[in-house]
Amino acid sequence: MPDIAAVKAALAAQRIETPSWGYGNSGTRFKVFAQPGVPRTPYEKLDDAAQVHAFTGVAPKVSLHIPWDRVDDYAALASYAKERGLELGAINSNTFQDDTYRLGSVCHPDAAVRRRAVDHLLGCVDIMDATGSADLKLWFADGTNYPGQDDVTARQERLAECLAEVYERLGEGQRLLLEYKFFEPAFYTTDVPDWGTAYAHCLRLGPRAQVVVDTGHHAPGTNIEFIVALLLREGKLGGFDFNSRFYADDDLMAGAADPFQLFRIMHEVVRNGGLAPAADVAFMLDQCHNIEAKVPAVIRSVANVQEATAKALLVDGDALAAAQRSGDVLAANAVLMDAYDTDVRPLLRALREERGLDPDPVAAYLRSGRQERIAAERVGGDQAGWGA
Ligand code: AOS
Ligand code: ZN
Ligand code: ZN
Repeated sequence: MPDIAAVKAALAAQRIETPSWGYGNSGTRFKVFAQPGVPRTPYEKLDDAAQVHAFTGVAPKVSLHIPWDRVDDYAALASYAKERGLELGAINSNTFQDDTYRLGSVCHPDAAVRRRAVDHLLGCVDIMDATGSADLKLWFADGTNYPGQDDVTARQERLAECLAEVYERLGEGQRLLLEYKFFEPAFYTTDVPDWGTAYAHCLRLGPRAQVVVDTGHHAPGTNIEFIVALLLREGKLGGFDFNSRFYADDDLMAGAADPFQLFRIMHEVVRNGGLAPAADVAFMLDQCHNIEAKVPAVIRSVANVQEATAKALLVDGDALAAAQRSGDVLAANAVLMDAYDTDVRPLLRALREERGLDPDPVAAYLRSGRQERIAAERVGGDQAGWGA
């Protein structure tokens, strides 16, 4: 049986990165519902993230998005984060919101547009230098809508060339994380549609290029945990964008739609050494809270990832291996289900209390009265930028 002290130590050591855009107003193409008290500046987004960290103890990193989080002085933003016990995490680029990018960015047929996109990505690396961020996270909206619209292979060539230039620019300790998504906004071909395409580009680039698995970016029925196991085996899993999906890229709270899938993913992470600091897997959230209160929703999501991780850590590895060796299908499956069916909330409550935290972080945040305070103080809150 797993040692509970070791399980708790692993849970206390796990770091879950929250996205700056999760704190801003967001919505769908139909409506953005403004909420009282949302941040007006990147600084206020960090104030919210600091609350999530204060109540959970495991969320010290914040992903930024450029240009949604544009400031004059990124070093000052990093110092502001540090003063609040935070670090700036992945820098997310944006090559999808300008009119210029109608036919794509790094895959665009016009070299001038590709140049503009690459310059933006290089600018993101400059920002990483200033903030001390280690990860450049790239997601490209590039693709085509109609058969024949562009040459699929030529687009791959352009992508490879642009990525190579950015990769060359990376500094010591920095890496490039390439995210894939099977469709949207392009509806016929997407230039980085799946893990295989992302993996092939990362392999060519070199060891500092790795793949990001956004849990909302797969066709229904895709076995995401298999992809996770394979990428870990190849040393190419850079991180996750956790969120839930019922239909497509819903960006709902991680663990809400399918907690069993999140457990299966975390089981492969644990089983394949992905929790170890040396594996350097970034456990990021990529979510938008369109109708629910944002800070409590981020806290809940962090707790959901912790619950899935706890269950995965509780899998009896010896019993599982023995059942697998002897070909006992039912017993092997039962070992996994026993862990999944364990109520890990008491364990997490105990862990939080041991670390001087409130056992129920959502309730504690709501009780703190902060939500009412920021609703009164912050007038004219910012929109996240886009219904990511
Ligand atoms: C887009 O669908 C992707 O999930 C991106 O990871 C992300 O939402 C965006 O880069 C936010 O900055
Ligand atoms: Zn994502
Ligand atoms: Zn997405």
